[in-house]
Amino acid sequence: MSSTHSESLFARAQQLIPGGVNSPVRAFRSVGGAPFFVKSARGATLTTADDRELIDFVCTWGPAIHGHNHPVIKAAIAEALENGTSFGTPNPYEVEMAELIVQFVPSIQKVRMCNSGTEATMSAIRLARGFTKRDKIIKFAGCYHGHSDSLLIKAGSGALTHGYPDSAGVPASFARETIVLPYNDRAALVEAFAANPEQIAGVIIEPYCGNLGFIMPDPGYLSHLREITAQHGTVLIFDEVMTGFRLARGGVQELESITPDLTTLGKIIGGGLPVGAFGGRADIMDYLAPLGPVYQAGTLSGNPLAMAAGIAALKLLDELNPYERLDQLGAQLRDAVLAAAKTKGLPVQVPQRGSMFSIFFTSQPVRDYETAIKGDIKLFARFFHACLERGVYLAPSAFEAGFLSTAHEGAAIDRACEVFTEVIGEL
Ligand code: KE4
Repeated sequence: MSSTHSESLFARAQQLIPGGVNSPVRAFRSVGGAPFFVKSARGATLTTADDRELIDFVCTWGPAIHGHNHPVIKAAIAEALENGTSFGTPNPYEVEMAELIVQFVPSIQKVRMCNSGTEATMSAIRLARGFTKRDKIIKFAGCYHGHSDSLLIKAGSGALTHGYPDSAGVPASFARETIVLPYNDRAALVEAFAANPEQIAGVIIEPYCGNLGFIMPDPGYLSHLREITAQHGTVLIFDEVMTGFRLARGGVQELESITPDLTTLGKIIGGGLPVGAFGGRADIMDYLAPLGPVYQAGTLSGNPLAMAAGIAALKLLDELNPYERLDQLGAQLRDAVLAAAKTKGLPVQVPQRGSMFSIFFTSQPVRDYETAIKGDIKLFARFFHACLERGVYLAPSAFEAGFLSTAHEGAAIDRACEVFTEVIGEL
């Protein structure tokens, strides 16, 4: 076995990198088996270290909305690279990126660049606390906002009790400041605010959830959330790290006509390079150093390469306006799975909007954490591996969203529909 093949690479990686991966989900622990290594990617296709070609529905967890290694983005990075990789000073790309973000997302009056979605949400939470001078925050069971301590919290025994650490290393004292509520539950929101008057600094939510699988809110839920946070002087943070620029030019807040106070961004705005951003109301953003008392910083924040890649990705979205077509492709996938499951008599839910979808093997609609975990994850693992054997790569977890790109148009989407139909027929 050549040392460059996945199996030997994984063996070497496990000697030096915990679990052999630099991010846990990549280890295939929830679907079983060993991960493959990828040596190149182009369009909708990944080429593994074993020279297998796979149709990719992970799209590097969201950034690759134009497909992998898009020539326009590649050229933008190459051009920026001619002038160096990082200056540690303000650079022209940062200004152009800020102008594009503000133009795409009207609720964002000012924006700060950082280096990951985790940094974006961690900073937005600190900003909400600094601005309101309150300590408590609300998040929702099953929503993931990166791995900062205040957000690695799971629900307490009752929806109103304080949270518990969802990871070792998170102090209980931190968890006590985070209230975890069920997604899509208006009554729980009302009770939480009534039980913590004038104490809730911010509410952070994935307006469409992409980390429980893909789940959309009940009609009216987000506007209720907007009303109750405004009523209590609480900062409403839309975590659109995944959905921003993916589901619409202006994200879910455009689809739902909701104006959050802050928005967190990432993934697509880096064009595949490390990036995060958070922005919103100027009166809140001006609390940030060096203007205000809330500290936040980053060596590589706004670095020219990531900015150049992200600017190219955003301009390409403006030029192509691919959203309606991506929704049609997503619906094509959804309908193929639903039809095959109906023929088989297999209960399945396939929530889909635009270029995001999920496949839950369960008979009841999935609307929150409790209904999501009722899905048959063993069956999902069998489905995942059967698709992979046929050259179609889904996210290696029943609780992740699937992503499409403009490069999936044509052969990739048609082949995927064939594979999904074939595999479901054999489950
Ligand atoms: P990063 O720190 O991974 O750049 O972003 C954290 C984050 C924040 N908010 C939302 C809504 C997110 O989806 C994410 C990260 N998404 C995961 C996918 N479930 C990244 C994949 C991984 O952890 O390896």
